[in-house]
Amino acid sequence: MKRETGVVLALDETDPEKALAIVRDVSPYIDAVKINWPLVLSAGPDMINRLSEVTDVICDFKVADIPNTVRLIVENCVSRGAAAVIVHAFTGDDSMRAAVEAAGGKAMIIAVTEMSHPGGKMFTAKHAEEMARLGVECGADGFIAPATRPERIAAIRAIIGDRKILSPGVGAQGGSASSAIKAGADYVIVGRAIYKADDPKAVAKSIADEIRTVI
Ligand code: 3DU
Repeated sequence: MKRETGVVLALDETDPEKALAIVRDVSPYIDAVKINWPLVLSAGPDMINRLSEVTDVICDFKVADIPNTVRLIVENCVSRGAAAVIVHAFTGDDSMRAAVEAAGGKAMIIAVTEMSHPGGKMFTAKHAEEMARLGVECGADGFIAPATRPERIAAIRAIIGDRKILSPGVGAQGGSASSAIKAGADYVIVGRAIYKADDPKAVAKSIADEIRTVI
């Protein structure tokens, strides 16, 4: 996945044509688009193929299952052209290894550590460092850490070396792009602040500009 602007668009817009139009509009200012269940459930999995023709696609299915099911999901995403798949780490070493093996080096496997919303503190925060260490052992290429708590990004960075950190929670959830990048994130993930804006391209550009001032 390229690293030019540091911005990943979380495309939770559920109207397929609007979603594609937004991606085309903001594409000069994003490194990738992250899609989640809202868009895939309304538009179908072909959306992975379609978007992959425009930019790198991260499938944020937060896969959390037994190794065989994890393998089937990751293989499907990879066959559709996904550049990365997000999986939960709490499922343990066998499921994590199944994800990495299924990706076969063709897509990144990104493991969730601590989630960015307030409820993320209840369970995920308490085990975030353990999950990061497990991800490293199992060969994960990157990690999700919260832009809403930049100090937690720094804690994950200290464990994972030069593997990638992607940080959601910028904008609508209250986190700041520059604080996340300064704390050690490689990319920020931004959804509503961009796709719900009157001028998504201008917002994406301003976040890319903000990131450029701190790197
Ligand atoms: O809050 P936003 O609209 O910027 O969207 C954030 C996206 O990132 C959304 O797709 C959500 O499912 C995802 N995400 C988190 O917000 C927090 C996490 O810990 C993991 C993923």
